[in-house]
Amino acid sequence: VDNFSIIESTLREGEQFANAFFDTAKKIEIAKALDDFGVEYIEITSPAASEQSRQDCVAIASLGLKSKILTHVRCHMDDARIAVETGVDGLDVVIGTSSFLRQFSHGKSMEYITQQAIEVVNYIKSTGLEVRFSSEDSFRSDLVDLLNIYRTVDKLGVNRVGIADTVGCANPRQVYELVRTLRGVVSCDIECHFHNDTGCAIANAYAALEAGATHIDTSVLGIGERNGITPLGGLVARMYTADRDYITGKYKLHKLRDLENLVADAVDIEVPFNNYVTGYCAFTHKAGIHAKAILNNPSTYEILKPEDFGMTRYVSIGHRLTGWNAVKSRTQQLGLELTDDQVKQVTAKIKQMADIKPLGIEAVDHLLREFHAKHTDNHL
Ligand code: HCA
Ligand code: CU
Repeated sequence: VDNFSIIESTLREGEQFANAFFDTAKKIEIAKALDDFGVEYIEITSPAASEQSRQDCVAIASLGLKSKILTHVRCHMDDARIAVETGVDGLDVVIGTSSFLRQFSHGKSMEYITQQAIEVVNYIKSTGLEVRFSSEDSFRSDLVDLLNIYRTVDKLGVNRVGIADTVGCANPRQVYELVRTLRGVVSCDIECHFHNDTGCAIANAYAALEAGATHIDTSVLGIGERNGITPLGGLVARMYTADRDYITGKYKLHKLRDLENLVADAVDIEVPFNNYVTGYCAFTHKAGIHAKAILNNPSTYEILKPEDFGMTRYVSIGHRLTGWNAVKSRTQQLGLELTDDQVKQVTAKIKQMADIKPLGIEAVDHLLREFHAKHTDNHL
């Protein structure tokens, strides 16, 4: 699990998000931010999609970023020919293999798909570019068909084969089994792409890596078709818990929030309240019992260290679940000297008031200062 690459698809899958429209300048800004964050690959929309998409592809490929630039095309010679001219480092080719897609989408047989894959892969290889071959809707495809086509393209020398849970139907156990099986069949790298329709996109990515996958597709905030795919921030959080040094060494985690805000603004959404790492309450501790332990040792109730992500912890005290240890810590932050008995008294006051309505931090601070002043006066 501690050796994998991210294929960041905000500029491809993310463009399929309902609200997404990125002009050239915005695409470049996002590509630079992703590069700065440290993702290994940036995947961008097919140059065959539109003339502007083609020009943007050329523009991003010529930026000279550290991240490798991939474009994503149908497994078709027309698209492959356009894509190899754009200056990208590699092509991610994809074709639907499930019976749904074969019947209701492109209508092609497995024999036809295999011939097409051989032609396109050989062509891309002949240009010296990186090539990945992926089957759309892998989890509803026939296993024998799938393994046959992956084995064929592996023999042709593809860099990676890809598994895609296009409809978000897979669960972690199924992912583990399929990737494990595939790992025994091909010698090339294995890339995985998970949609999040049933909330498994991060868990599935983790299961895939455990089973031997090497590359995971993500997008910032998970944006994509329908409700999207594995979110970059969530994947990074998951992997951080598995190997903190590897992840903090590889990615600039403190840039995650800016990157998410950039994309959220670009597609006109708010960062969700419960977002991994950057949600507004991701490091807020509330219950008095939690607050006390957190103040003694943050790891008691924190699996992610906020400072590793450029975030700060917040202990909420203006509510009826509060406790005197947390209140004491706040009085110390404010430089107010009170005895433990006095802190307990003022805590009781906070609870009494908060039973009617929670207090904001300003109101709590005001109360603490007033209480302190009164007690200091008494002593004079
Ligand atoms: C789609 C295609 C895709 C492709 C994934 C891949 C999917 O937009 O439907 O290239 O591996 O989810 O199958 O995003
Ligand atoms: Cu997808």
